[in-house]
Amino acid sequence: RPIETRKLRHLEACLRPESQYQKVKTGLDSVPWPYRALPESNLEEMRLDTVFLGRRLKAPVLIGAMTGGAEKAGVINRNLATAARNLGLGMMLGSQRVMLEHPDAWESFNVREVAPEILLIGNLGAAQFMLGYGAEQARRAVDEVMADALAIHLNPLQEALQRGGDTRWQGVTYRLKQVARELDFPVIIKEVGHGLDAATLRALADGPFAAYDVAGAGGTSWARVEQLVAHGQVHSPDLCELGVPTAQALRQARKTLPGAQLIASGGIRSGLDAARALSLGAEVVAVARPLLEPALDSSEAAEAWLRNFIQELRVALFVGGYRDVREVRGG
Ligand code: FMN
Repeated sequence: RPIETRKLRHLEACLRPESQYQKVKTGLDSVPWPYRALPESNLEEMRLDTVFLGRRLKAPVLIGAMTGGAEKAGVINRNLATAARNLGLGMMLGSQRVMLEHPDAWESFNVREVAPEILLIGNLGAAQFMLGYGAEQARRAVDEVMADALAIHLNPLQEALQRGGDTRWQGVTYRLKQVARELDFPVIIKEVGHGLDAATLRALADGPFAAYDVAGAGGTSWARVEQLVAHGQVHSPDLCELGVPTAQALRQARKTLPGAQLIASGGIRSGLDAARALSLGAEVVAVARPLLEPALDSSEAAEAWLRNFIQELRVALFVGGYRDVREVRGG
């Protein structure tokens, strides 16, 4: 089926180094991080547990939204879900449009079998809600996989740079709020790697959204991914680097919506990146692309990557002079 073939081509494109921003950086490198030569804490006792959307996580880490649809996507999702279960983390699923349109694709999103208790977040695109989707489809996306919440992704640049993309967005702000008001589970707004800007957050502020994932620039560029899929190479490299870098997006979001729950993602590659993102006010971080290769291999490989990442975060807090993760946020 075309939509499944497209998903597989997305995975292949994401594995290529050209899927990453080439010039724009997340800006996290220049976020100051303290160094304390005399820490008054014990590394292995550093508390990372965090309550997010009413659920307790053992570390403030979500597996980013990636895939679903094809059989290979099902293997990836089960490997990721198993790693999330073993480590007490949350997981975001990839876009469930394919599942709503082809019910047999459900199997590839069915991770509750291996991870009955994890915080699980479903996913649909904002553009779909301009093309006939409504509260019914949103409910199906969540109910059919027994998810706890739904993330709606905003991806205008990605849509604009693909053949036949969905580019009629006039009225989208009103539509998203209208749909979200009918839902009785948490709705999260996310970008896909070009960042949520301040004007967007202001426009959404009176909506019933539970959290915002800034998905900023500096990691995976979905504009680059779409061009790789369409042409085998990147045709408009300057457009592909547009967006709000992750560190800037977090600072703006903190200022624009001081009380909002923020997810930091887009180019989070190490535990120190995560620590810095938390210091800018994020509640949790999400990691996508670095987990793709390990997840194609095995749940053990995905778990090993995440264990190392979490240990790096712990070390960053320890030598930063923090006693637990709560002390870091909002600094
Ligand atoms: N974001 C979505 O909202 N829905 C998707 O279906 C989706 N699919 C993705 C598939 C892959 C293989 C990757 C790498 C990312 C995907 N994303 C999707 C975007 C990520 O959730 C994330 O916002 C973006 O990749 C930036 O994070 P990163 O730099 O850690 O990869």
